[in-house]
Amino acid sequence: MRMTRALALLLLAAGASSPLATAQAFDIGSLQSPGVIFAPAGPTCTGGVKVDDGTFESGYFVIGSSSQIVQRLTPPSHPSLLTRACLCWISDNPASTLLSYNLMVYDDNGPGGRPGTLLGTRAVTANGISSTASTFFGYDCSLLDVGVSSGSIYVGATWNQIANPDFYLCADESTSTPTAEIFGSDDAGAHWTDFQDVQSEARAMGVRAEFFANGCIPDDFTLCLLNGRFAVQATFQTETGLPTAARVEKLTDQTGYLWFFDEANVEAVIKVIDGCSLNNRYWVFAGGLTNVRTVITVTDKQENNSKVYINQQGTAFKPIQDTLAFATCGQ
Ligand SMILES: [Ca+2]
Repeated sequence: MRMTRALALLLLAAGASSPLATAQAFDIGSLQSPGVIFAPAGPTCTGGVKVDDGTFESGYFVIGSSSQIVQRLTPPSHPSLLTRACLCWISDNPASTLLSYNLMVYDDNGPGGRPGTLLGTRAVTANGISSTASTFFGYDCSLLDVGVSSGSIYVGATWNQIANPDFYLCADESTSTPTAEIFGSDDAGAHWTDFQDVQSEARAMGVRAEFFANGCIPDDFTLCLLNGRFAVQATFQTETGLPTAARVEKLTDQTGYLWFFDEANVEAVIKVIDGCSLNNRYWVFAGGLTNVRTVITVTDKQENNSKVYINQQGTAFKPIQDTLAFATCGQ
């Protein structure tokens, strides 16, 4: 196979003066090899949201130690939970196959719908980047706890391009592809520049996401487990008090804990386990460190089934080991 490259360098000038500034004085370099099409391989977020046409004619980076490119993605319904992100990479050096970078997720609440609040980030690696094919790498996003109640989010990457000059985020330049909303930054997101202002060939990036529709939307009182399928909420009540919503903290995608009075003071740990392969049930386990009245509600958001577990006032919290909790496997 002929080694193929169609990579464009994109330089974003440092220090854009305002978030609404349009094109700065950009230098655009390119390594064009016309007619090359990169067909994607790897975990491609099948069934998720994509705005590319599935073939990548080019690749981009923003020059700098904080090269950042994000793309707007809209879940098909609201509310939705971001469960997975898939990013496509190309290398122009066969010896360069491993890139460590940060997966970035922003709200679309910036000026004019630009990237705004940082919703979540995690350090990830792409291991096995090819110089002859575009390759997607998929990442679990359930621990980012990004719920989308309306509108869109921006998903993308930040990486040290100076230290990793051989890597490019896949770009779709097919003129038949609708122009996606792509923004770049070279100052860690302090200023954003519209890609189309500096790289008119840009149509879409190889950035996709999967969402769990109508799933659990996390907040201070709602623990979302198993990719947003299960919601855990609880109330507590002291002998003299009123029922009060318990605060939740997530530990893993199947485990979290409750606190009532002080965030350093854990009151109960709860987990939902996928036991479908063992007894065709989802399981609910909990252990408490309290004797106040506690009402825990676990809801299968997909099937809209709830189970309620009650610890009575003045009673030591008894372990919950409900291996028959939800007979909703395979649904
Ligand atoms: Ca294309």
